[in-house]
Amino acid sequence: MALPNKPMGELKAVKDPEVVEKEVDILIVGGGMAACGAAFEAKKWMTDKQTVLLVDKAAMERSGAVAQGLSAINTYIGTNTPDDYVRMVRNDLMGIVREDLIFDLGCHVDDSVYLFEEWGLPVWKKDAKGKTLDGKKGLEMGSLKSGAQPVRTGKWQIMINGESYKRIVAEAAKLAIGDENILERVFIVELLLDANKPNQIAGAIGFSTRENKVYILKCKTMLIACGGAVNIYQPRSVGEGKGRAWYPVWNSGSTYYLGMRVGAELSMMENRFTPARFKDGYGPVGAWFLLFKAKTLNGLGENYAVGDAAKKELAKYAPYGTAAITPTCLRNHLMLCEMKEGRGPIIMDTVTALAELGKTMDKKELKHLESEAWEDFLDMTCGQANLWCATNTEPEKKNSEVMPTEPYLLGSHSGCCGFWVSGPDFKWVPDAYKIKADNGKIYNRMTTVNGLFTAGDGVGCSGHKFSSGSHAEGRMAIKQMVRYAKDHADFKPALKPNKAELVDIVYKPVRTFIANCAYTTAVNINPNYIKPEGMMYRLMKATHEYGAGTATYYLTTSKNLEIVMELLQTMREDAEKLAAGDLHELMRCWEILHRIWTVESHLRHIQFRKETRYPGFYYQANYPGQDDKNWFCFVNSKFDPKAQKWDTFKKDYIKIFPDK
Ligand code: SFD
Ligand code: AMP
Repeated sequence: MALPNKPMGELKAVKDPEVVEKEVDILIVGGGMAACGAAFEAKKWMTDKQTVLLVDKAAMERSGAVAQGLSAINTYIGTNTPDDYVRMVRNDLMGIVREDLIFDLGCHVDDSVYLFEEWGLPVWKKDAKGKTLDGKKGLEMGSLKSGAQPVRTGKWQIMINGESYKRIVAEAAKLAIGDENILERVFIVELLLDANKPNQIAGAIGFSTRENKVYILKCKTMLIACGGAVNIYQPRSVGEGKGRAWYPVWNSGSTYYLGMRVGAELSMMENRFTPARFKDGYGPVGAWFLLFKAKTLNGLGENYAVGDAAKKELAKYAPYGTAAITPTCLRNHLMLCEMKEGRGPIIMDTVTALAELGKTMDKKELKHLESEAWEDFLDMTCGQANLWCATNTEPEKKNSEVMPTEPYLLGSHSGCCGFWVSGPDFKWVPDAYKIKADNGKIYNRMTTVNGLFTAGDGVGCSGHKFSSGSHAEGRMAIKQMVRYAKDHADFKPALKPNKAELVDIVYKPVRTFIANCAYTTAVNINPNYIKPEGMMYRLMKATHEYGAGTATYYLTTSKNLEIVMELLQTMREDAEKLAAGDLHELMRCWEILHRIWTVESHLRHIQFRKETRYPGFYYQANYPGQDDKNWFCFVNSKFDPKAQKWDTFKKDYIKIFPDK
């Protein structure tokens, strides 16, 4: 149930919070696209006796990446085929992907898009003459499911009027699962393994950000779908603008932290996404490239992405660089080459693009085109539209700068870090891609921890799911979780630490604060503790300078990696002294810890993979270029919670779908 907004000011944390204990069969952690998909689907497969609970750190109506809405659905298969979808994702991610997971998703994703439309999401359509009908007019052509043609921007993307996208999706999820089975504004801090059964998930602990309450939750099976990791690097936005980032600032790597801490195997954590975005407002570029057919120019006014120099550079990365669609990282790479060689800044030529499109339009149509340009941002990144207003930018009259942003970690957009999960139990799926549970059965999307599943940004090696794919993947995962819970009906989860010990873990920063805050007059400065804000600056400075952040044009060296790993180790030790005076700060403490661990695993993977697989996303000076002979494989890692040790290792890539 949603709790009301806060009264004035933050809610002071107390030393001894109330404790709420709950036990369910199925626990969904997160309330974003994947979790909403899971919630929507759950009851269809559950028996009357089975129980489910969803826990979101925020309010589902506006939580996660789709909080501000979106203006496109980037994965809609339509008349394409799932095997072609595999080829597209494989090419964009430089060859190393889990083709079983991608194909499987491609077979189901459209069903989620049909549902969105049925629930009220306006999808743009083409009329009989090929003209665009947006908003409610799109419905005149019927629904996608009934065969109406969407407005394709690229081969995979379709346009929507999506300001209320998340509200629509959350409403359906809430209705399906029931308000009584939802906890909003509850932040999960750690997962717990079973006290008796090794490598079996048994529960989670968290706290309310609105009340002094700790939650101890037990379950037979769990989905972690807390999105990607944002604000792990110094963002380009500073000062009063620092709240801006492209991906959701609220998602702090909890998915990766929670899973890795109980020993779930991670895969491809070296992969990151540093998207090119409209400078300072972080407006996405897809609609400008694909729908408005705009070109990016260098500072000399040249279209640097075409021509011999670009071709020569891209040829170094064949077959990906020479494919019909240049992979996202290489598009960035070309941009970075221009900037580094003194031909910046990079400009999105909105003026020419709109003028070209307007050539065949009457006045009314032209006005509509201009409003579409604004709506693209108003529907998805309204700060970018604000910035246009603040800088007197009318896109038909004034071009905008584009810039590669700080790095993000995610598995659902144009990146592929996350967990190593089981593929579906089909004959064509290699055994090496199936994870056997304790009972010998295969559960699609289960991690290497029994009963622990993930979806969306959590599933590694298979990007380009986007909002629709994440929703579909949540639905796919929950069906298997229900099956897992049925197959383990006799399992009674048991937690090793007692109630007091668990509360002590969750409220440790509060207790540190209360015990020490009287020692100094300035509450944020104290020799006995560190506030999360201070820790955030430490983390960002370290990753920015040494971990291939924007400070070095995403370049790192072996020595820099050694230094940053040492800094992160110290940060983890110092995090023991994090202090929180109020509930908001308690959340900040846990978020920063989740970020530290997540970015550490990212850099550990980069350190292990001795090549530069994703030029444009990051570069290793000691290992420039790709080394297919030694590194055409997955890099996986596992944190052993008992031994408190990391193991990083290679895993074979298996090609399932031949090139065309
Ligand atoms: O323009 C805890 N995305 C786009 N997808 C598209 O389909 N089309 C687009 O147009 C896309 N673009 C885009 C996108 C995202 C953003 C921010 C912008 C533009 C500006 C990507 C999708 O949105 C993304 O792929 C999915 O949303 C991923 O789904 P999922 O479920 O993996 O993550 P989530 O939706 O962010 O949800 C996370 C949830 O976890 C909660 N949470 N709950 C409890 N305890 C904790 N510790 C928690 N930590 C987090 C969150 O509150 C949230 O509910 S474009 O750029 O291409
Ligand atoms: P973005 O707005 O950059 O997140 O991109 C949205 C969608 O458009 C994603 O599916 C991208 O892969 C795709 N896209 C963005 N820019 C281009 C481009 N220049 N060429 C091809 N596809 C693109």
